Amino acid sequence: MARPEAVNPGKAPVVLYYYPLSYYSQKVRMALLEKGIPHSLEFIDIVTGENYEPWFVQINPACEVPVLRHGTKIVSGSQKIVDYLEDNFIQGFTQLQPADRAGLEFHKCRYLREAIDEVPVEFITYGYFRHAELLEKIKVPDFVRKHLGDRFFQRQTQLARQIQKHPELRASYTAKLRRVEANDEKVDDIHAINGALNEVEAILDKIEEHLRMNTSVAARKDWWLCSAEFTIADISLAILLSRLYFLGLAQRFWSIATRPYLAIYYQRLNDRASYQKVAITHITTGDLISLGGSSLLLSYGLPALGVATVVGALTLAAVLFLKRRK
Ligand SMILES: N[C@@H](CCC(=O)N[C@@H](CS)C(=O)NCC(=O)O)C(=O)O
Repeated sequence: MARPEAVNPGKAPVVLYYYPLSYYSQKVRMALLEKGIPHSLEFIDIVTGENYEPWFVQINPACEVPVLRHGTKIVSGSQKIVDYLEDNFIQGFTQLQPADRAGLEFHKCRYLREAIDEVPVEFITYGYFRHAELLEKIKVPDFVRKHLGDRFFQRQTQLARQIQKHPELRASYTAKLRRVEANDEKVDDIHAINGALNEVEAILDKIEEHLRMNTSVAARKDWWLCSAEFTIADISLAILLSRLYFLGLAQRFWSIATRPYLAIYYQRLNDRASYQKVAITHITTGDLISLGGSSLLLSYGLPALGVATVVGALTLAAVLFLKRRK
């Protein structure tokens, strides 16, 4: 199949509409960094429903991040965006697929990326935020967890409100609402979440086997998943592993005792600059607070600070009062 013509690569500005904790946004960000494409980032607060604002729905009727704007061209859907970047940013940019398109490695890379991308990560994440016993495993402070958990399940209300306010966009909102309803109903069933985690087991078994096979050939000892170079399949795997870690599932899925090749791969990944920049594993509490912005501070941070201040002031007053009485 012929490669599409390059469209003005590098000249028109590249803008990524994204949310930093979004799984799919992270993949695209990692691809932009790995390819060395200069770009700017536009933060879309999906927690407060900014992705349901009419201007955003006009650029992506699916009402989701990530969206890429390259000059006048708009591309949405993480796989499509990564492919677009790969097909259009060629000369002077790092290639994220083995060069020989007829070769085995190229096909292995496409196949593994496809398989990893099929893991129902959004569903698993929502499932974790839905069930208290799973929620407490998520590696963020309590108040951030609660904030995100509360907001994640307000999507139906937010969408219903938008349908009233902007009837001209009803078709997009309704389609999104149906998907959200189906998701929210399904995540109530903890067995369905366990089923999805079994799918993760199966894909990681496959990955472990590929990594093991690589190390059995001397010349491939330093390979990533399907070649000596880091590819789009590695990006998908990297972001999947970081999400599993975030959900408190790292120990279940990899260790030197259970999946040693994957455990070593994960260690290597942590040294990679693009991974450190985008992976959820490297997001700090400070980042999370600023992500939540004013809504997070107002809901949790400030009252907590307020209570602490009042308690502190009262204690001080009591101590001074008692001292005076002595
Ligand atoms: N298939 C899409 C999925 C995008 C997606 O689900 N994005 C989520 C964030 S990870 C989103 O925008 N959620 C906001 C919402 O559902 O309101 C892709 O690959 O980009």
